[in-house]
Formats: sequence, C-alpha cells, structure tokens
Amino acid sequence: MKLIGMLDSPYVRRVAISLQLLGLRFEHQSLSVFRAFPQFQQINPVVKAPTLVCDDGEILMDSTLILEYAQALASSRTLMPAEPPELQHDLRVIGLALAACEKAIQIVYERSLRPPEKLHEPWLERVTGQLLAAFGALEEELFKRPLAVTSATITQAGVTTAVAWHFAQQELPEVVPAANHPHLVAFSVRAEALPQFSAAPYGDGIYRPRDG
Ligand SMILES: N[C@@H](CCC(=O)N[C@@H](CS)C(=O)NCC(=O)O)C(=O)O
Repeated sequence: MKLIGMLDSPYVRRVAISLQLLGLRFEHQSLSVFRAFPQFQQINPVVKAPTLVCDDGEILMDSTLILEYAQALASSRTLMPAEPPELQHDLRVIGLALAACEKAIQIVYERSLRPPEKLHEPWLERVTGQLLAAFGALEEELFKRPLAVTSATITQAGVTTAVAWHFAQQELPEVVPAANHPHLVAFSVRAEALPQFSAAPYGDGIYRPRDG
C-alpha cells in the first residue's frame, strides 16, 4: 500500500508512524495538496492528505479511517486499548489532539492562503482560543495520567498527541508557548526520539523504512 501526502501534515504523519508501530509495510509519496494539486488529483480527485492507495488500488482517505483499516490488517499489535475505561480515556485524548491539529491548520491556512487584507481577526481569535483550550486540556491530561511512550507501549492517543504538539511547535510556536505546556514538551521529546517518529520526520521529506 502507498501513503500519499506530506509529512508536514500531522494527519499524514500520524498514519506514517502508526503503520510502522503496527508492523505494516508501506511506500510513501510526499505530494503537496497545494503545489502538486493536479498530480494529487490524478490519484485522489478529492485531494485530501493523507490518501492511502490500498494494495488492490482502492483509495482511502481521512487519517482516522485509514488507521481503522490499518488496525484491521495488523495482527500482532493494537494502538487502541481494548477495555472501555482505557478506551474512553484514549478517545478523549485523541479527540483533543485532533481538534488541536484542526485548529492549528485553520490558522496556518488563514495566514498562508488568504491575502492579508482579507484576514478575519474574529475568526482567528476564535480558532486560537479553541487551539489553546485543546492543548491546555492535553497538558492537564498528561499531568493527571501520563501516556506510555515506548515503541511497544505507545497508543494512538500518544502518537496523535505527540504529532499534534510537534506540528504546532513547528508552525505556530508563538501562538502555543512551550513554556506553558511542560508535560507536552517532555512527552514530545521522548516520542520524537522513537525510531518510528524519526523515520517519518516532520517536513517535506519521505518516510524511510528503518530496514532500508
Ligand atoms: N480529518 C482529516 C483531515 C485531513 C486534512 O485536512 N488534510 C489536509 C492536509 S494537512 C488537506 O488535505 N488539505 C487540503 C484540503 O482540505 O483541501 C484527516 O484526519 O485525515
């Protein structure tokens, strides 16, 4: 199967890291939804990253749906807790982290795609408040109930939290001050040091399998 999209997208990156943790082999094509729009369109006319081209050619999109499929393919490892209390907590954390990704991307798009004279300040203020609320709640969750952070134990909650935080720090460090989020900073340092994270680094590079 082939993962399409750039690793500067937290959605693409959470899939690239999770596929490795699940022990699934995949190819990666780093294609921009903006700069390579026509090329992307030829693979997926909807132009959404991540896109997964399955082995039989069927096209999946949306990171959470792709991960659901990936989880069904994986036999030896799960990234979602089986027991309802743990599952409930992980789903809360994933929801917060995905909301943080969405709000951070809305700010990035607002700044990069809209002409400066058309920036809508009230919208930016609203989205910034939502972004900070999501990271504030994640910081509190990590303080109250630390997440596992080894290759063998990290769950989807940990992957998505780490990816969301790293993305925000790369794109909007002045909006989301690291100093206010010490648990997220410490968690991110440990997660980014895992081989599955460093094999899929944030940016415009491609995923490099560790065995070559
Ligand atoms: N909910 C989706 C969000 C994916 C998403 O919005 N990806 C961005 C790239 S970071 C994208 O495809 N942007 C192009 C567009 O929406 O037109 C997911 O989890 O995959």
